[in-house]
Amino acid sequence: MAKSKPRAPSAKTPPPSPAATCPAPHLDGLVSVLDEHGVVRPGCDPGLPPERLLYLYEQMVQVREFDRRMLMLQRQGRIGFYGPILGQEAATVGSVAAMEARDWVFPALREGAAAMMRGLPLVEAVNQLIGNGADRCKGRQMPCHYTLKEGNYYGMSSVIGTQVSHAVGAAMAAKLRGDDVVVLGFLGDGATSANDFHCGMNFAAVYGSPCVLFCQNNQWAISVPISKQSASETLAQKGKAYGMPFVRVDGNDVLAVYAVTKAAVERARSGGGPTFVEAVTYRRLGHSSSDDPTKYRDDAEVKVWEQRDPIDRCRAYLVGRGLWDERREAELKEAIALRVNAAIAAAEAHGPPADESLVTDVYAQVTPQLREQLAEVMALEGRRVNEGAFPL
Ligand SMILES: Cc1ncc(C[n+]2csc(CCOP(=O)(O)OP(=O)(O)O)c2C)c(N)n1
Ligand SMILES: [Mg+2]
Repeated sequence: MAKSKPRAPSAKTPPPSPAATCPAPHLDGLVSVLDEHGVVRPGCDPGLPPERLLYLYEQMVQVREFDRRMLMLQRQGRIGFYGPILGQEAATVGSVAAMEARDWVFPALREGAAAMMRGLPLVEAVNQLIGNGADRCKGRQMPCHYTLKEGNYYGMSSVIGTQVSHAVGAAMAAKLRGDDVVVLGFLGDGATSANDFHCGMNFAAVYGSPCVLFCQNNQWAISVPISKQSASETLAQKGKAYGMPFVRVDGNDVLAVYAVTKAAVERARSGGGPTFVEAVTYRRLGHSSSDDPTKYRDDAEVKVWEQRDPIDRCRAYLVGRGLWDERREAELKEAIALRVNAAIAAAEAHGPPADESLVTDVYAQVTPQLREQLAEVMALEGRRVNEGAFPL
């Protein structure tokens, strides 16, 4: 049997190709719109109006600041866990911006920005991270597992790869019902090794599920580099194997991400079925606040990707177009800092969820056994069950 050619280790991953390629389906070459200096490649401008461009930029800056502050809260012991997205802002913001409000988003691990773009107030995001009494998940979910039903943002499943099945299935349900809905399903590079990825991709292509499967290839799955994850030359080409359009995009180029996702969404909406997108990006911090990436990767690799920062590139573009300057930057930073501070203060003012919520939402009526167990647990701390707190 022919031995597959090993791929270069992640530390040596070559920089995104500088070749200019405008968005089109079936592309294995890297699609990019902005060059490394934030200049639009000739003929590639997606033609977004200024207010939309500024929206994309502001969303990226906001989620970066939110990320920075939440990691600090975690280090101070004010939240238990956090999964940072530093360096991946463009991939989420650009792709979600290409969806209509009626469409659905099925996030994976690093798409908190999508929840906010879909209308999750910052205070609710912090409530979820703390798991306090105002958290709509009642403190039952791990931090970063936001959910926003009214924003068509599905609560993330921690189980890697299942987001693909969920997104494909939801899109299929919409198709069968005749709803004009497209689903954007996220996954990581690591998820391409999971069973659900293969089942979901196959099902989506065979039945023409109206979805966009968006893989954030951030080069790492905790400590496993992409070179150990897949022997395929690109992840994008896995779309070809399943018989669906696929595209490989510079994930740090918000305009390119927007353009390829928009094209994929339009294809799905017009009955053209699913598209597989590989967004090439990089996870600049640890997998989560529990991880120390210095134990398994070379800092030189991180430094290379710092130079490809998605926000710097977008800012250079906006400045070049006369849409941005230092004064506006300072004003935006100040406004975001105030917003995040207010969200933290409001969230920290809430107490923990009521003890009684431990036993609700499982049965229509709390069973005698659960009441007994709850009373026993609460008695350990000298508290008594508030019978009015749940339906009996
Ligand atoms: C089925 C399953 N196996 C293992 C894990 C543990 N786990 C959590 S995140 C993760 C890596 C995910 O990597 P990737 O898909 O590249 O996403 P990223 O964290 O890079 O965004 C693993 C293995 C899990 N949650 N689910
Ligand atoms: Mg990854």
